[in-house]
Amino acid sequence: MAMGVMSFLWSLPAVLMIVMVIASDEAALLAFKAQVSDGSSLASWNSSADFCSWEGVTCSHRRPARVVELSLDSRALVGVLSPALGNLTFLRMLNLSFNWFHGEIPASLGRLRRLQRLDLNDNSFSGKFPVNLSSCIRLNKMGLHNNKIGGHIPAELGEKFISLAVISLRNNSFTGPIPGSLANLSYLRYLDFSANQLVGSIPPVLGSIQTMRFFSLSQNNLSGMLPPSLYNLSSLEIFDISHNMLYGSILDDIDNKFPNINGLYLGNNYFTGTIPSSISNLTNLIQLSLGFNRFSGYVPPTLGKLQALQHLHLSDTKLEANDNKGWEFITSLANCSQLGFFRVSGVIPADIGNLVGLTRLAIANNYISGVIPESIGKLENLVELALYNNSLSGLIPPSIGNLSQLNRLYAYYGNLEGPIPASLGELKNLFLLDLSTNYRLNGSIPREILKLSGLSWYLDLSYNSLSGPLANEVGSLANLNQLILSGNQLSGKIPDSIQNCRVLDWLLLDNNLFEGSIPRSLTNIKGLATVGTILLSLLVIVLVWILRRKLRQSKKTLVKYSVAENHYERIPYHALLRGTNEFSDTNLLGRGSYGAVYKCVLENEDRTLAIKVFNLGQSRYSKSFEVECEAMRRIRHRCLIKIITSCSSVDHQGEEFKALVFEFMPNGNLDGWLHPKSQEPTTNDTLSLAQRLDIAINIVDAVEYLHIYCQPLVIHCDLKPSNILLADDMSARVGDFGISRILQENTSERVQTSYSTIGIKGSIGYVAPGN
Ligand SMILES: *[C@@H]1O[C@H](CO)[C@@H](O)[C@H](O)[C@H]1NC(C)=O
Ligand SMILES: *[C@@H]1O[C@H](CO)[C@@H](O)[C@H](O)[C@H]1NC(C)=O
Ligand SMILES: *[C@@H]1O[C@H](CO)[C@@H](O)[C@H](O)[C@H]1NC(C)=O
Ligand SMILES: *[C@@H]1O[C@H](CO)[C@@H](O)[C@H](O)[C@H]1NC(C)=O
Ligand SMILES: *[C@@H]1O[C@H](CO)[C@@H](O)[C@H](O)[C@H]1NC(C)=O
Ligand SMILES: *[C@@H]1O[C@H](CO)[C@@H](O)[C@H](O)[C@H]1NC(C)=O
Ligand SMILES: *[C@@H]1O[C@H](CO)[C@@H](O)[C@H](O)[C@H]1NC(C)=O
Ligand SMILES: *[C@@H]1O[C@H](CO)[C@@H](O)[C@H](O)[C@H]1NC(C)=O
Ligand SMILES: *[C@@H]1O[C@H](CO)[C@@H](O)[C@H](O)[C@H]1NC(C)=O
Ligand SMILES: *[C@@H]1O[C@H](CO)[C@@H](O)[C@H](O)[C@H]1NC(C)=O
Ligand SMILES: *[C@@H]1O[C@H](CO)[C@@H](O)[C@H](O)[C@H]1NC(C)=O
Ligand SMILES: CC(=O)N[C@H]1CO[C@H](CO)[C@@H](O)[C@@H]1O
Repeated sequence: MAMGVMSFLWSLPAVLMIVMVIASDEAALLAFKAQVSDGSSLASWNSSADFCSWEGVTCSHRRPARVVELSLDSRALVGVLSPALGNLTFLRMLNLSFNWFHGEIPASLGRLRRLQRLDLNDNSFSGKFPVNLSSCIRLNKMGLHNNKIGGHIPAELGEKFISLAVISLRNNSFTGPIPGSLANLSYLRYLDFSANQLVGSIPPVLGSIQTMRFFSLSQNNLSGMLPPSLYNLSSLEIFDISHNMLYGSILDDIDNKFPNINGLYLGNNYFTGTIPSSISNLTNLIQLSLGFNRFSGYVPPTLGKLQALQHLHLSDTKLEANDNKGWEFITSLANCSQLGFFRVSGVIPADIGNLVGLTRLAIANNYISGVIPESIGKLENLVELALYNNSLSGLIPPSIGNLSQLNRLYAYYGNLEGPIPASLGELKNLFLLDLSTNYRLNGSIPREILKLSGLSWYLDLSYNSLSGPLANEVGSLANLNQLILSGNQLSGKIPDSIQNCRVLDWLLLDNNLFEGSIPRSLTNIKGLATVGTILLSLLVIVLVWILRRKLRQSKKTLVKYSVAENHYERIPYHALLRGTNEFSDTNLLGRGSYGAVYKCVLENEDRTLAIKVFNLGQSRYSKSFEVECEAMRRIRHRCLIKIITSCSSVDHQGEEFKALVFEFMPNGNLDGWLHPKSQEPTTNDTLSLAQRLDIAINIVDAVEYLHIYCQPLVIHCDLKPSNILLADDMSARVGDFGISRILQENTSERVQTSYSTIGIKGSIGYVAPGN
């Protein structure tokens, strides 16, 4: 008995201590909450429940339970960080990224001796580097990027943060030099000090950190010579020292130094010497940026060996691109199928015609000046010639008419002048011709061009100085989808032949001197004329009336349609990854059996896209990607969702990745409007009768196009409200061609292509009867 009392008394302090410890973890959390001014997302943090069940809190399994993780990223929390967090002494991970915390990082965090990961990225912290955290001897990852922390980077970072493997100080206000002591961090593999105001030279000792894989010091004010010792960082995958004032040259045997490199960024510095041909041995290279330096010599013609290359920046490298040898590498790039971004400057050499192997000369959006050389007509294998948005001037050489394989010719946004050569009428394979916005192309439009029957996609000669009447050729432009002649001095009657353009979807003739009005070349609406009942007939009459009115309007409103969008652009995987915040759920727009759709805001561009990512685990969804690609490739109509591009790549986990990129539809799908989530319908979330009619007309338009005018015909197979998307102005677009069928018109019978399978497809309730 006495013994029992004794042992009870003995254990009393321990019990008291346990109670105190628990109280202090809970008190610390409540003190943290008290400093958050908008704590609505911390509503669950109240004493009615055990603090271990509070949102974002993870406790250990031992008794008494202690907080080991606090993950409150992306909660829109505003406030300062309470020093009481220093009392959570069992904390291993603190993640407060993507919030609005401001003020200094409290010194008391130095008491978190078990802390391994600290993520304070994307807040508004200010003050100095938290040197106190050096007591957190297990700290392995430290993320402070996108804050406003300033002052020098302390030498203690290298001397005392001995476990550090990952550190990001990107986009802060750090000043002063980079401390050489960092060389002591023998586990460091990720260092990002970019976008600060660091000065001085790069300490050569950093070359000894053998574990380094990611190294970025870009966008600072670093000067001096690039230390050759950095070539000792043999595990490097990303090496970014762009946008500084560094000099030096690229090592001749760089391929032996950085065997694993996939991003090499030396742009915007003062590098000299030649670009060694060994660079083409860096076969993992995805991004290579050498622009705005002072190199000499030529770009190695072997560059095309870099098959994985997606981004190549060579503008203003001071290279001698002024002769054929300087452009040889362009021929070799034909093999780089992933290349999406490619920038060069200079003039096109007069003897470019010697590069006869060239099939695509796509040098748009560059800084190329001078004239288009006559010898270009010798590139007899050329299929695509994209010269737009450069500073090319002078005449369009008639020899282009010799490029018999050419099917796309883009030369808009330039300073070209003189007449359009009639020889372009020889380009029998041409389906797209865009010479718009050169302002000074003059003379009449050669009738040979109007006769090109292969021209099916578009003809855009707008914003030039073309004059005279349009030739009225029978059957001309018969297969054309878009004809854009705005902003010239064309005169005379608008020829009847334009009425024969059955599939014309866009006709822009505004700002010319034409006589009379635009002829009514309306399509008759066969699909609607069969409905029997009086009521429906009435509806149809209303529909037809509105449709006619709208069509007339759309031809008269003469909107300038952005021609640049017709060229499928390349958007690399990592841009999608960043734009969707690594495909985070906050950007998820919808999920289906095929995969998921995300909203994507492209970095550095004010553009929102919708990305449909296919679930490739199952082969039928891989097929779905192919079917949709094939369908989208063939169809173009204002009432069908516009595809921007497709992306087929390997994701960051090495898995196959396939996605389609569409225009973003801010108003969601029709299903959401017909069956709103909220109980009380308001005028804001209800469609008016006029809107419903408009949407119905858009859908009918789209289906009519698919079933009657599209070549070959396409059957959607899954037309339902959730596949009808609504644009800004509430006009409808039909989307999701994942199970559509493409019908080949085969003289008498219609044959299904291999993309289709026999059997009923589509969603129950929406599948058309019969097959
Ligand atoms: C934190 O711990 C200290 C001492 O251990 C104590 O004085 C203080 O009240 C605690 N703060 C909170 C908010 O629990
Ligand atoms: C307290 O938290 C619980 C969940 O932990 C929640 O259901 C309850 O509504 C909260 N109470 C208050 C007053 O916020
Ligand atoms: C913190 O949360 C963000 C956003 O969810 C996440 O991306 C990041 O990896 C987390 N940080 C750590 C260290 O786990
Ligand atoms: C840099 O950080 C600030 C917050 O301090 C943020 O607003 C800004 O968007 C960041 N810039 C970039 C390019 O990430
Ligand atoms: C850290 O590195 C510096 C300079 O490289 C060196 O002088 C110093 O002795 C090292 N300190 C420790 C603790 O290793
Ligand atoms: C970089 O240095 C230049 C001149 O040395 C100075 O004009 C500029 O303001 C500095 N930039 C930054 C971001 O510190
Ligand atoms: C880098 O390697 C060279 C030999 O390739 C060696 O002489 C030099 O000391 C090394 N530098 C560092 C900083 O490790
Ligand atoms: C590329 O690597 C191969 C094999 O290592 C070598 O023989 C060749 O000389 C290298 N090419 C260049 C241009 O350095
Ligand atoms: C493109 O690749 C093929 C096959 O790998 C090769 O035969 C050809 O020489 C390459 N062309 C160029 C221009 O590098
Ligand atoms: C033309 O090219 C420049 C340089 O690449 C780019 O900044 C600009 O946006 C382009 N203009 C258009 C209209 O595409
Ligand atoms: C283009 O073909 C014409 C004959 O049609 C020929 O006279 C001319 O030399 C050719 N031009 C070039 C650049 O090949
Ligand atoms: C190493 C270091 O800077 N330690 C400081 C941590 O913060 C306390 C106050 O909270 C200081 O007293 C220490 O000097």
